[in-house]
Amino acid sequence: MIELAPGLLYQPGFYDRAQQEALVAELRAAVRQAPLFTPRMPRTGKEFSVRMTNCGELGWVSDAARGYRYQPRHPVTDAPWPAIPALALRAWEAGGFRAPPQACLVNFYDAKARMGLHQDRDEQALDAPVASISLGDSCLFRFGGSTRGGPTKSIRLESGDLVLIGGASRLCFHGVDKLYPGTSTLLAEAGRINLTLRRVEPA
Ligand code: MD3
Ligand code: FE
Repeated sequence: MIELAPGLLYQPGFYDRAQQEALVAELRAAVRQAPLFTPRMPRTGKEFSVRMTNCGELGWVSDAARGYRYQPRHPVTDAPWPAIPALALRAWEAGGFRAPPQACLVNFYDAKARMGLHQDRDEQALDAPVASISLGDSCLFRFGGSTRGGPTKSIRLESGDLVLIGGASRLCFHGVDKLYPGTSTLLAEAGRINLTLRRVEPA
C-alpha cells in the first residue's frame, strides 16, 4: 500500500488479471439485471458523460428534480439493485471497516467520458472509507484537498488498482480528467469501469 496523502491508500495491481476477468463477468451479470443509466445534474438536468448502475442495498442516483441521493431501487426499472459482487467485497475488506458496504456504484467511462472535481459527501457515514476499483483502460485521476481551488496532484490509475479513501482524505476533491483509450485488453470495447464501495448509513 502506498499512502498518497493522509488516509489515502493506493495499491497498484490489487486484482491480478484472472481476478479482473472474473470480476468483469460478475459485473456483466449485474448490468443485465440493472442496466446502465445516464444520471443528470441537479436543477440543470445536464447529462453526465459517465453512465452508471449500482449493486447493493442502496444505489447512488441523480436527476434534475431530486438531485443526488441513495435509493433502494433502479431509477428506470424500479427493481432492487443486484447483490455486490463477491470479488468486489475483497476491496472493502482491505479497508478494515467494522461494518459492510451498502452501495457499490458502477461507473462506465467511454473514451470521451470525464468526471469533474467533486467531493463524495452524500453518505451519512463519513467515518467509513470509500473503496475504489479500476478496470479496463487507464485514466488520469486528479485529487486535491478538502477545499475547492487548492493544489491538486495527478496519478494514472490502471486496471486492477485499488484506492482506499478515508480519514483526513475522505472529503478530498477528486475527478477523472481523461481516459487513455486502448491501454487495456480487459474489456471487449474501449472504456473504463470504476467501482466504488460505500457505507451510506451510520454503522
Ligand atoms: C483516488 N469515481 O463515483 S473513484 C465517484 O474513477 C468517483 O470513477 C471516480 O469519484 C472514478 O464518485 C473516482 C474514488 C476515488 C476518490 C478519491 C480519490 C479515488 C481517488 C482520491 C485520490 C486518488
Ligand atoms: Fe467521487
